Amino acid sequence: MANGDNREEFELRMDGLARSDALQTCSVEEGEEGEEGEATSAVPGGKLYRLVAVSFGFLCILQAALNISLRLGLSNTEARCKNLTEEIDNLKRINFAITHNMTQEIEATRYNLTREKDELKRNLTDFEARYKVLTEERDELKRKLTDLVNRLQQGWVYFSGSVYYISSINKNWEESRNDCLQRGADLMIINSKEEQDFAEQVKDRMWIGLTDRETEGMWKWVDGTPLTTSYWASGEPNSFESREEDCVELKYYGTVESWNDRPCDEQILWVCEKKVLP
Ligand code: MAN
Ligand code: CA
Repeated sequence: MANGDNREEFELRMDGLARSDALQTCSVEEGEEGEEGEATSAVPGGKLYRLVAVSFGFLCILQAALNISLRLGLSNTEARCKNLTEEIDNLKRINFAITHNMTQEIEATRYNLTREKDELKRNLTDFEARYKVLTEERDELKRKLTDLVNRLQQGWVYFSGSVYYISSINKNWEESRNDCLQRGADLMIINSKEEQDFAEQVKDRMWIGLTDRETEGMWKWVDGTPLTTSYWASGEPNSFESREEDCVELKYYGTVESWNDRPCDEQILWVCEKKVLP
């Protein structure tokens, strides 16, 4: 608006000047020709007015130029400001996206780590339990090995997972069995042809862990299992023909059919057996 006011003022002044020029022309036209200089000097403020008018015009142009340049500068600044705002918004969006992604990644990592930790804990617990079992098994094997070595040193004989002890004195069946129990064993139980072959090599007569003392005719091993495969000598068992014979001895050697039932109170050697392998 200041610009418009200036222009109005400028136009008014120009009009004034034009009018004074016209008056001057008129006065010159009224005078003699060639006396223009004299006519001008006749109005001493004329040149000054013109100078002022031109200066004013120039100032107006300057003002307009300044205004234009300021406006241009302003719009430029506004554009830059807009760009910066957009850039800030963009950075904000990127920041949000990165933060969001990182949060998700951290959450996922935390979840995975927790699961891994739990699994490791379970593995550790399993490992500890297995370690405990293995340690116990190792200790048990150590004890068994020591026991086996001791028995072998005391004259026990190893055969097919068991060790056997043959007494050097005579006892009845009951006392023989008690002796075996005290040695951590029991009277011999024959479960296979191989074991029978092993037993029949002994030349002495010996008690084994077979009896029908509980029920006549029902032969049972000392571990409670019933007799399935037997190696009775010819004519045995004959308990019914003579006096009661409820205990079994290995009577003959070098022959598979070597068993004989005989009275339990008779005193002979005996053979103990201890399993050392499952
Ligand atoms: C003979 C046989 C056997 C019996 C004994 C008892 O050798 O009759 O069956 O067991 O005598 O001493
Ligand atoms: Ca007999």
